[in-house]
Amino acid sequence: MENSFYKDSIVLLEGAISDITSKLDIIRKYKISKNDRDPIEYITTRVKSEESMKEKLKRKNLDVTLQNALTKIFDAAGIRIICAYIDDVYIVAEMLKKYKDLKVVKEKDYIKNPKPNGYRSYHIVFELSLDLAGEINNVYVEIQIRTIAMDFWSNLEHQMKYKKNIKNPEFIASELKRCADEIATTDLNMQTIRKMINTEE
Ligand code: 0O2
Repeated sequence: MENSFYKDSIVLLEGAISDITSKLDIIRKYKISKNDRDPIEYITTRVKSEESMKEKLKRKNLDVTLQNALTKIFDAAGIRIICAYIDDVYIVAEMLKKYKDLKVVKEKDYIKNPKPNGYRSYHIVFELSLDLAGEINNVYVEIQIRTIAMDFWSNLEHQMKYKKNIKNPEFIASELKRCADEIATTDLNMQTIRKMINTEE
């Protein structure tokens, strides 16, 4: 069915998401076949809503056009990969980057370089070519890879953006920053404990 904003391009966005989720499925099966830990807890996908895309185009001072949404904004198609441990985040990122048909166009490591508000996540934008009825189309997909704890934090922090009239914004922001730092320490401690339990790692 045609989408009112993305029109027929919705097929390309959803196609690109399925291409990468199927690669992720193969990565998980490969790891399990090698008796390694499954590095992924779960995956969510979405095509950015029309409202959110229009808001982002305006925020970036771009004309609100489908062409700009598909070529200037890289997260019309998005995949979020949630891992238990920080080292899994890097394992998944490296394995995805090995696919020759996925071209990295942007990469940001907000785990090594957290944002000032405490946001942590590993972002990669891939460009892939999809053959649709004999025509080759380039599609961007933004992948966000993070731990369960980072995801927990960013979902709560994200709510701040959309809530109007918050009473203590500075206090909430500083509490969120404190939690982000505590989460980062806990993530590292959990990984260390896991390695101590599985001494062969
Ligand atoms: P929404 O509503 O989640 O979709 P840039 O590199 O700055 O030109 P962009 O795309 O803003 O372009 O890059 P970035 O920094 O990689 O951010 C992309 C997405 O990451 C955001 O999309 C958010 O989903 C998420 N993100 C980035 N920073 C934060 C943050 O501080 N807190 C939370 N909760 N999420 C963040 P959107 O479209 O901005 O937002």
